Amino acid sequence: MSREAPREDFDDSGMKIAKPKRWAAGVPGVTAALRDSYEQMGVKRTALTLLKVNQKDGFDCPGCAWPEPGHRHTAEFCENGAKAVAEEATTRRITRAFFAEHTVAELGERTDHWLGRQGRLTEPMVRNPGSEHYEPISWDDAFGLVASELNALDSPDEAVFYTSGRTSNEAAFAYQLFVRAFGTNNLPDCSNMCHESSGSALTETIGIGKGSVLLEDLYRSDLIFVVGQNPGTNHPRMLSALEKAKKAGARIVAVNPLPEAGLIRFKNPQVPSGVVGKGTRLADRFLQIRVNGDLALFQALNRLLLESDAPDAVDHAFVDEHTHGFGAFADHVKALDWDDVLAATGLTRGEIAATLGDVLAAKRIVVCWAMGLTQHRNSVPTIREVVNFLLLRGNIGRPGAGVCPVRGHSNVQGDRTMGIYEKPKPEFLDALAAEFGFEPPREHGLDTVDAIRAMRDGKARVFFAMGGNFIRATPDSDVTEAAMRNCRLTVQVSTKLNRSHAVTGGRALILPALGRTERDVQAGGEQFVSVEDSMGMVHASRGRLAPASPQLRSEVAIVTGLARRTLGDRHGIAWDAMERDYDVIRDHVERVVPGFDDYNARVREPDGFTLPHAPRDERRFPTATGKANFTANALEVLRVPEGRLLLQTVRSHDQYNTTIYGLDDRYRGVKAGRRVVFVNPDDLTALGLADGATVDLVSEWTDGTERRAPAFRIIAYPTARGCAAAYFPETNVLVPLDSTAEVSNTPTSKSVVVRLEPAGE
Ligand SMILES: Nc1nc2c(c(=O)[nH]1)N[C@H]1C(S)=C(S)[C@@H](COP(=O)(O)OP(=O)(O)OC[C@H]3O[C@@H](n4cnc5c(=O)[nH]c(N)nc54)[C@H](O)[C@@H]3O)O[C@H]1N2
Ligand SMILES: Nc1nc2c(c(=O)[nH]1)N[C@H]1C(S)=C(S)[C@@H](COP(=O)(O)OP(=O)(O)OC[C@H]3O[C@@H](n4cnc5c(=O)[nH]c(N)nc54)[C@H](O)[C@@H]3O)O[C@H]1N2
Ligand SMILES: [Mo]
Repeated sequence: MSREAPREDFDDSGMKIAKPKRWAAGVPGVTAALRDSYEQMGVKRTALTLLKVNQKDGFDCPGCAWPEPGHRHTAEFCENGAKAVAEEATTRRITRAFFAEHTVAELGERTDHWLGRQGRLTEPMVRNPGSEHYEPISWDDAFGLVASELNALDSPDEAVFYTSGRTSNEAAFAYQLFVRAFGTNNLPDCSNMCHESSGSALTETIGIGKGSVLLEDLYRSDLIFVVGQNPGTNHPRMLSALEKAKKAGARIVAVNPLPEAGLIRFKNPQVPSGVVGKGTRLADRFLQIRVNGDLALFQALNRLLLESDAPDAVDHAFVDEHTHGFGAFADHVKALDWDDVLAATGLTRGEIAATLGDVLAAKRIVVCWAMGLTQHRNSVPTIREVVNFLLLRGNIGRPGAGVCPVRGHSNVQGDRTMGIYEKPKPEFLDALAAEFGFEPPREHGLDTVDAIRAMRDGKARVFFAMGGNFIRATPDSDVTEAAMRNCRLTVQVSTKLNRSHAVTGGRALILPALGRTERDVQAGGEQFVSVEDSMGMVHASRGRLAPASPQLRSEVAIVTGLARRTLGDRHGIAWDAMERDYDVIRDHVERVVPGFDDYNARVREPDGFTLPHAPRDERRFPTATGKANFTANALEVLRVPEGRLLLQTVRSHDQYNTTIYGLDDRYRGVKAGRRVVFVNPDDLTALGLADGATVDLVSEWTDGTERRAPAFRIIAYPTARGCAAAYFPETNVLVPLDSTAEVSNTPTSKSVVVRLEPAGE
């Protein structure tokens, strides 16, 4: 097996299609994980590294934000976590010779897969105006360059500071402090494209934008809905939790346009029966809903609950004591039109009535969801309706019940808690002002979509990214790339090469950072960082591997170095002390962010600590009304014009967002190819198209403009009627920048109206 980086790029010519799988994980999962790890880091390093994932003295898996159970297996990772680790712990390196060999334009022609396979970035690089290549630059000169560009701006609001969700609490806190001390709230993050709709809907209805369940609640639940989520690929460790819940008696209802393998049956690779047996059946009921049908589904369930004769259909005691707005909600839902429900969901009345039976039989209900709910125009109303559904039967703030938005990036929730937010709360800014003695900006900053608009329009001129791959993650790729090229300076703090390094402003910097798996030694000794998982649990993460290059700096050191150069003595903030010893940062956090009392002591406990959550802990709802709010949500059925399909953009099994590990999507039966579109066979017949044909995907937007992604192979697939699915980021070019969710402004990556045009027409 070769550990050299590939020199040739890949294409889809060897693509093979097989039948989709009916179960997830088991032996193929384990072998797939090890194959990738051996290829990237060799056998010995694989063993040493994977044994430290999610252990009490090890590092937090950079894969997803699913929590670790209290009693851990020796191997508390999954196939896709192992791939995420191998991606970072790879022994391949990108040196200055690589940049001398490849022009920036040439890198821009390469696939995401090829770019990621080249290895770890090893030293700071600059691309000067007019130059074809990146060249080495010292850290000192790089900081000086950023500082002078920032200080030359007419206003601090002309700079944008993006964050992806892997940044630790310590780095995130220092970063937002630097940005606010510099003078702006322009802190867009990946959340803006991810769970922003969840945060918006939950803050308004229950008073806190985070999930209200712990792992124990799943185990104690009677009924778990898994809605708009593909845990077999994106949160594989969740399958063990669902298996455990099932064994304790829970029923599972899966709501999805696609029959995802992980939702059907799970072969747990960590127990013998999972390796050789048939595994556990997970979903008891599969509702194959149309894309964007969930508001209608939950509203229909709510109407049926209100109309039910069952004596305990509605928990009136809870509703009276803890909620607000029930009357208006009930009036609204009673007027629901069943034809709309059936059109929107594609389900039968019988299926919905049977689901109501599951609901009435359950005392404790959890609803889990991910991107299938958050990336539509009506995502915020949809999630509000999920909250209505749970409130009706008192399913919030009770053991075994609650809301469970399953987060993506391993510290995306923690970054928000630390203040990475373009709309900070006044209380947070007040606490920051009291701690550091300066007045932070109060005006709201730019989110991701508005930042792209500002760059496009020449209103933002410096773009700085703490991790991520902005160019590929964002919608409307052509528009976004032009916006990025319009900047004076673009800066990427990164571990791996990606397309955002190839599409640059007039001047561009790559600042290479330490990853999670690596030892972080500062003047005050060896440091650790901390992260918050999807359930509000905070724990330490300590890297063990030698850094990929002696030139790498930690994200904390990059922020503090930059802050010193940019701000000089402004505000008298002691950046050196924070960089020397991250305990100092945690002491600041303790005084600024509620719930972090005794941070330094508690984070050193083996399992860390759990942040307070008023609805979960004490049935207290810190909303504007002081109660949990019912809401009335208008149902507008998204009607797709004749001959068009509603396209959702999803992840394959072999990718981490924009990082493409490989070209297979094992559970969906795709081998060696990514330019595929999954369509229901009946729709193909109606459209006069054939399985295996090549088509362009053309998105139609209300302003009359068209966007095209050429040459996708059609796969006849059992998705819901009227819907299609294709992989992100190849399809981001189809999502119009102005097509965003109400309230949250999240790009509508899961509802794109497209037509399929035979290629070459
Ligand atoms: N291995 C791996 N792990 C990851 C990631 C990764 O890329 N790779 N990404 C991480 C990140 S940042 C995130 S946010 C999460 C994402 O985790 P997921 O949300 O599971 O990711 P997606 O692939 O976007 O899958 C969306 C799911 O919703 C379904 N869906 C689409 N539209 C609808 C709809 O209208 N209604 C319903 N009910 N279902 C719908 C799709 O069929 C699919 O099953 O995973 C995290 N973990
Ligand atoms: N069409 C469509 N678009 C989507 C989505 C979708 O479902 N469909 N999903 C959206 C979602 S949910 C999300 S979260 C975003 C993701 O958006 P991003 O978070 O911006 O993208 P990633 O692909 O996760 O970023 C990968 C890069 O992060 C860098 N990196 C990795 N680890 C580290 C680290 O420890 N430190 C630093 N400094 N850098 C690191 C590497 O250079 C790597 O190339 O994409 C969104 N875009
Ligand atoms: Mo995400």
